[in-house]
Amino acid sequence: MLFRSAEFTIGAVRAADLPTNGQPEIAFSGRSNVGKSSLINRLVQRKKLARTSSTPGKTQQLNYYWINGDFYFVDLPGYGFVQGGVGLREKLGRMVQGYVEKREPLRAVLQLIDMRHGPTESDRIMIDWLKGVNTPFLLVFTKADKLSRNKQKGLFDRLESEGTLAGISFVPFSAVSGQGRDDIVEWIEDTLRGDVD
Ligand SMILES: Nc1nc2c(ncn2[C@@H]2O[C@H](COP(=O)(O)OP(=O)(O)OP(=O)(O)O)[C@@H](O)[C@H]2O)c(=O)[nH]1
Ligand SMILES: [Mg+2]
Repeated sequence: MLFRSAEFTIGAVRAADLPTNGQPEIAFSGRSNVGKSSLINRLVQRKKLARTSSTPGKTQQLNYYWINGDFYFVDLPGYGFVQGGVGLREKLGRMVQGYVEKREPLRAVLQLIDMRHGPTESDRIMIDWLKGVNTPFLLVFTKADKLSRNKQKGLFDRLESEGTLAGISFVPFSAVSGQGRDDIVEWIEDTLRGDVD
């Protein structure tokens, strides 16, 4: 797929803000600072479309990007740590869950995991929860450039032997080198065609 156009549409803070045109949505979920906005930028080959930051918790709304005049990328609020304390953090978690459970145009979720740490407790809760939801999801292990190929393999071997990855699609990714980008684009194309379940 060629990304011919990509534009920011809306930062949604409540259900009433969400688009009503019914066009398909692909959502990006993961802890704050895991690299959601960087992944979106890498996919569309635009360095500054989605705002990235070394300060975790920058994205506290559902940021919609309108792609190729055809579908949306939705940059979800990061969970785990946000400025504003526990109340807001819980609210963001609920917002993400409510969105994934109820959003009719949602076609797929890319769930990001920081490869340096592997799945944390909150990531494992998200993965288990996604397994029980009907929407297809892809695990994207981010910041792969920070790990040698050997260490990457070691992590996947460990997760495979634990059974964490059983029946799940996953891909290592680096926003710096572009490793994994083409596989992710292909997976997104498949889900938009309805070829993934
Ligand atoms: N080395 C490396 N750094 C990355 C990669 N992806 C993201 N980063 C860095 O990690 C930090 C966070 O990236 P973001 O894309 O802003 O993360 P986010 O998940 O959107 O964060 P929130 O919006 O706060 O939830 C930034 O400093 C990025 O430059 C990667 O693949 N490799
Ligand atoms: Mg972000």
